[in-house]
Amino acid sequence: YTVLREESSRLAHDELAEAVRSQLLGAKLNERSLPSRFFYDDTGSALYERITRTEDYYLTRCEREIFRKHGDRILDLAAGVAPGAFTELQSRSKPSAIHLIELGAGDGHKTALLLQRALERGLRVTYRPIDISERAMVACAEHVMAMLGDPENGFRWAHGREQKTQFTFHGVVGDFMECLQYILQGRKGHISPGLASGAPPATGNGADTAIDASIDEHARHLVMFIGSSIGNFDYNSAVGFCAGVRQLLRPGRDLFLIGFDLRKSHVVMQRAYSDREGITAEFNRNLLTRLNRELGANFNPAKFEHFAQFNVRLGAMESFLVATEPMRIVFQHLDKESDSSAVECKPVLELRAWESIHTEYSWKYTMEEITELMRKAGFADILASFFDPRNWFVDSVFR
Ligand code: AVI
Repeated sequence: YTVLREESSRLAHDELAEAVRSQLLGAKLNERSLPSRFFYDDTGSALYERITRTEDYYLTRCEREIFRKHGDRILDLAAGVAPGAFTELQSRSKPSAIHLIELGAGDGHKTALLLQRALERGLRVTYRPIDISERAMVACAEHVMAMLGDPENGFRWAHGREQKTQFTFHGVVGDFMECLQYILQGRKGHISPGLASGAPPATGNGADTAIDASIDEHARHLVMFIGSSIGNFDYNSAVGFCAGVRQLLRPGRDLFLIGFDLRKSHVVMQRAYSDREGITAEFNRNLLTRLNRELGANFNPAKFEHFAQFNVRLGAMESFLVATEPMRIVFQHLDKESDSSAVECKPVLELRAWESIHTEYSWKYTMEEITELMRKAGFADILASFFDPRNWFVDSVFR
């Protein structure tokens, strides 16, 4: 396997500084916020993976059920053999390969269910996960490899008669859109040499590596954005994001599978975002630890309460960090370019007791809202939708 880094990931630090300036320091009382995308430093990504294994966070379990129950149909779509939809392709040849690209793969444990099933069916599989966290990507590579079998063995799978199938993993670390553009449109020159590699050994220099990860232009690709990650975007950004993905897909060929968390009992949703093991609280507070490390702030995360509630008017879960006492926070590494290094000249955030910082939206959708959102993004009607037995979650496929 290979793991590459897309260079735009280095901009994350400047974006964090800008968000702190505009949304934290520059905001009025009770309107302070930070974008949830900054949760995902290496520690945050690891904490999120732990959340997904808690009893209370139902989303991951639901999607695993979907992949277990409907995995074969999803693979049929990816391979172009869905009855009716791809008759032309189907009649030409029996597809033998699938190509999956995953935006925000985390440790890949849900997708590994699909990969495993594909290999059992004797399909050749290319898996291209994209993630902002380098550590998560390496964990993903190791996890997926461990789940699929022994790479030294060349991924031998018994399929009817003894048959050899091949599995390729090309992870890319960086911004979703930049990486997707790189993969689907072969944008070159922005990828640094492999960060990590397993069997087969990585070859040569950066240029070779970039060629390694480029795609088979004629193959259909299934781009996956699962886990309700779209729920963390506000409505307009969600439309913009899906429209951006759509522009990169090759018309009539590539598919987009996207996971939405559906509207359900408020009790169930509320508990998922305030899990009884306290991992979501730790995940939320880690944002402050990140500000301390990257911007030289002096937050004491233990002095903040994690609070999550369902906003009925918006249709979204919202998370907050609530200051339990008055605080004076100094950002030592913000405005570094300023001439003076005196503490007095550094940006200061004065928080009152019980003042809150908004840290996350997790939108919950209805099927009507999903259709409307995707139409606005330029996608025609849903090609297929897959639900868990309780209809709590849906993975919908668009072309
Ligand atoms: C990544 N994302 C879909 C998660 C969610 O459910 O909004 C992040 C999360 N926040 C709290 N728990 C999990």
